[in-house]
Amino acid sequence: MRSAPITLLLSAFLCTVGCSDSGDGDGGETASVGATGGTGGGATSGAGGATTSGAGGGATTGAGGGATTGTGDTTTGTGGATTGTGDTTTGAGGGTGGSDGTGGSAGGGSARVPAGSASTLREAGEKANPPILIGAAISGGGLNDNNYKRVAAAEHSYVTAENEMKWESVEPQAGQFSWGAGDNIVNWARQNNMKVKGHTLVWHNQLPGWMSSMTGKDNVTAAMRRHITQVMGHFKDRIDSWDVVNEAVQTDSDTGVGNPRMRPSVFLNQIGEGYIDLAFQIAREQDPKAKLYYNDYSIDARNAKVDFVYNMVKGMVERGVPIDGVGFQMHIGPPNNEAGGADVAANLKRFTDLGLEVLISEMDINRCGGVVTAEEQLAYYHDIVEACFKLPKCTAVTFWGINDGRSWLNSWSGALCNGQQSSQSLLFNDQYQKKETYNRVMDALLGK
Ligand code: 9MR
Repeated sequence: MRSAPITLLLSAFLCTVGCSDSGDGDGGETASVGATGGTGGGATSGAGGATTSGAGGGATTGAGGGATTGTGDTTTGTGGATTGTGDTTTGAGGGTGGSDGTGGSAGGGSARVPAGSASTLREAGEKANPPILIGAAISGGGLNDNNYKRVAAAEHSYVTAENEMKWESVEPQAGQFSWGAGDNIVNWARQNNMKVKGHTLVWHNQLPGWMSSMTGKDNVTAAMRRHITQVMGHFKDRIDSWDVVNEAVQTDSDTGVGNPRMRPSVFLNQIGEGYIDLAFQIAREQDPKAKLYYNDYSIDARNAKVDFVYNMVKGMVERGVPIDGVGFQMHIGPPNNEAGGADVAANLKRFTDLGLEVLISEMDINRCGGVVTAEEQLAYYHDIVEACFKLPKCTAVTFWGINDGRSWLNSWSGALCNGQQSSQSLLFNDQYQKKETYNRVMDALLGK
């Protein structure tokens, strides 16, 4: 298994706040040091692990493993040794260390068991235990193409509208809603027995001018409340998960490097940082059962941006803000970050240690500019999907599109495709044939 990128961007090394895993008690990652007694264990305590025997994960003391129970985790990690009982509630990592130092990489309770075989990605996800959703960004234009529809429905169980539920699409004029494009996608998804994630309620981008130029805290708060309430209300019982807030953090570079901070927007500027908590609270009032997510890019592995997001989300959990999970967009390569499987695994796990669900929410791997080679792309697809699959609390892998020719990257400034080259970023070519990237994803879903 390939675990680290050859072409590591600087961002991978920049670790400012909260980067250390020892403070998180992140069991799996510290496994290799377990030979001297194990250092992993609890999700929040960073304690646990046997201290004398080198068996880690509570072999002699019973102290390794779960955050609050102090028990090891025999199922997901080998470090739990004989005394561990697992801790499914906290999602804490298993014991670490032990004689082979391989403990607890999955964390979050029992490991996910792969299907024995599957003929589609969707089937591999559905037959896994627990199941994992396999998603795709779907565009209204794509649904005019029979081949696109056929592949999309056969291979996926989860849909995100690529643009059709964004603010400018659903509320182009103040208080006047337009549901047609979003309804088309939801209706098609339901006909094909697919779940839908709503994308996205509060975002600085693709906002109509009347909204982005609004002034006054009370005005913006009222507009945000109306938007969340109306949009979630319209799709209620047809959409059960939402990207409530999208991309609220920025850095000096889109790779997540340098000076992480809250991103200026009409919401931040007029309401203040509290707009994020408020958006989640309004969403929860509107739908007590929906899964509510924070979603962002270039937070996939290790850099200043994800440490900032980690602390932001941790604060939300501690304040009792109703957030259910975090979406890691996983746009790999220009203009975004590059992330190896091992770093992604460790990063996802520290968020599940907060008790949250995690999702890969917009995955693609851009080859334009030669920054990511063909070989690296295959390894990343396998290892990153594997990282999610191995974490039971990683509940979905969504790819940002179906076929290369329709990828947003082909024409996006900064993606180095210059509107001429294909980004070759997805799992299907323009004839909707499976690429080798597809095979590597399938392998990861089948535990190979
Ligand atoms: O794929 C989307 C593209 O068609 C739009 O032009 C673009 C506009 O901002 O948004 C793209 O989708 C973005 C998603 O909504 C949020 N994360 C980043 C995605 C790629 O830019």
